[in-house]
Amino acid sequence: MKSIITVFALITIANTSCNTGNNEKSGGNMQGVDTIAPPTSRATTTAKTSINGIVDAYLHLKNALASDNSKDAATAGSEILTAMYNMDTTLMDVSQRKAYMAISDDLKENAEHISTNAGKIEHQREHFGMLSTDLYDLIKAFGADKPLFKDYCPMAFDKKGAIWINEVKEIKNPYFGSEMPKCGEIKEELK
Ligand SMILES: [Cu+2]
Repeated sequence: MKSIITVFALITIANTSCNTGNNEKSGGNMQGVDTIAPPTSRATTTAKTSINGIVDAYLHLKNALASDNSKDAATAGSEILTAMYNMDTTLMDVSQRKAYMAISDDLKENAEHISTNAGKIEHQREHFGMLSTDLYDLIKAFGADKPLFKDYCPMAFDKKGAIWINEVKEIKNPYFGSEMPKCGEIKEELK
């Protein structure tokens, strides 16, 4: 278990543009994840843990960036952190817990950077790119209570390309905002 956490901590350092390397604070958040669920609550086929709070905060963030509103994006970043604190990890099944553990440090790190960088929208967008990949993995493991789409922009980050999660079919690009609002396409429908 420890080695898995370490590996993801290292990946987080490698992926995050301005990571200070301080993983102590995010490490504390993992304690609840390690709790062994009692036999009665495991192996349920319907997910008892909802990621809806995180998804809704993410969509707020995505729409703020699409509207070039850096301050609102910072607020949404804080909402993602709040939603993470409110996650009930004890009701997750084995595969959900694994998926959550794999991304939670990274998700938290990116949400923190977005929340503390109001006024630096390009910096927020860099973290949003990484955060979108985390959220995609989370939706794959937990499902969502509404139809969602994986959109893709080939122009983002000097044409490296990047995805985002969308609640509507209409493309409103969060990486470019008003500069290039229609750039991108639906790649996948998430159910
Ligand atoms: Cu940053």
